[in-house]
Amino acid sequence: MKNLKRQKTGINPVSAADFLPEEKLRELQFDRLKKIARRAFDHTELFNMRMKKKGIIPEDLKSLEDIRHLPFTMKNDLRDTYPFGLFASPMNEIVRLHASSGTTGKPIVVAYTKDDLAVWTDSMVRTFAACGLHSGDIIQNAYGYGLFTGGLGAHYGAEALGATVIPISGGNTERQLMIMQDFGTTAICCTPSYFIFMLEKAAELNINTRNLPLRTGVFGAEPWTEEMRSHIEKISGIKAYDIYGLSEITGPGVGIECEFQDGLHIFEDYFYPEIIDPETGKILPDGEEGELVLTTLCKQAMPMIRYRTRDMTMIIPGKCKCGRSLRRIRRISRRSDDMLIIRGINIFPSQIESAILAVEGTQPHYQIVLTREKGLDNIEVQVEVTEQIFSDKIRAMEDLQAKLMQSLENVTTIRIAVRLVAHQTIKRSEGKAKRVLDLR
Ligand code: DLL
Repeated sequence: MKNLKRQKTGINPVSAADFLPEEKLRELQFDRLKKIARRAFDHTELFNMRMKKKGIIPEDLKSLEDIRHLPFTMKNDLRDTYPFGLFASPMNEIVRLHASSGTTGKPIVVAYTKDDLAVWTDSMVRTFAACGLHSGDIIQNAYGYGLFTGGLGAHYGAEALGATVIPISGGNTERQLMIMQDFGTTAICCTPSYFIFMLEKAAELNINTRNLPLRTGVFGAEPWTEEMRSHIEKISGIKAYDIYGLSEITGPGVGIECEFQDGLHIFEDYFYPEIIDPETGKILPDGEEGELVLTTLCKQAMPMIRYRTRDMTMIIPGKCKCGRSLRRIRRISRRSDDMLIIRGINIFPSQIESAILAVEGTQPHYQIVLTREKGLDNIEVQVEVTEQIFSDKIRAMEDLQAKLMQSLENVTTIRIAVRLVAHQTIKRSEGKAKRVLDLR
């Protein structure tokens, strides 16, 4: 391991675009908004129809705030126009397609021109730079390659940064760890749940990631909590950054944390953020939680106008200590459509994760199981415990179970059944974790 010291050969690749004076940034956004609204109006039937229905044309946009007059775009619009109905470029200008596998039926399809790929790559370079990465870094990209945007999005960003990419994709965890050691990986990209799995495997194989050159994780594509971050950072000794993105807008690289890890900066020269009340559609002020709505300011192949992400967050008021003028959103803790209603109480999976990890000695492997009995919904949280606790310490098991139930009640206000299960009972994730098992 000695010859694999952490290298610091790269120059700092942080982009000036992150630090534009606010006035300049708003001017740029407005200019781009007018152009993209015109493009969508001229080339996307659905948007054209919706604008006409509202009695407006792109030239009615007199200021950035007028964006509120534009119609929303919803996920169903992509489904209804499957596969290519929202494309605003002819096929011979489209150089890449990606698709996001929905839980049911057909996927949604997204398209990119060469310029769109350049924008995406730029936002990923800025993403990695915000995490302190540069040329000389060895980035192990364990996001899935293929139709999922994670693999190729991170790949081209890492290459353009000048870092060395290991395009390993997800899965084959022992091999991931072998390569991580042998190639001297300094940064890992994958879902937080997959990294947890890697850490577990590493412990089994007596690999201590603290003794490796690994120092940075760029984790996203699924919700995770502050407690999960603490767990990861404590066990692995690396700094864990939250990266946000979605296929409909571009893929990874819509937002990223900087070194202060206090909210995610949105690359808002490319992606214009608004927060709305999901019920009324009204724009909410900074500091209030609502649904994130994004407009792609540069996307040619498939402009998204006021796309309703279903992701719940808020714009954090005030400036970040890093000096970036890019506004920040709070970590996305939930989606407006992943709410569980149990005995009339609204519960989000992320609350359950926080409550579990707040109890000392618990493992970050859990599953929420929903069942229905005599018309009543039941929720059970299964939490894995270490082999040692599970096999011989009934008292310790009971104590832990009681603590977990108390912690869950503190967070959710209702009594939730907790079942402690043996080590390795809960399926490990190599991509996006499936936390809720709905047997109703
Ligand atoms: O997950 C893109 C991506 C790849 C992001 C790699 C980050 C890293 P989709 O498969 O279209 O795209 O899923 C997008 O995943 O609307 C959120 O609900 C969720 N999501 C993505 N990043 C985060 C995050 C990719 N950091 C959907 N925190 C989004 C919470 C996230 N949820």
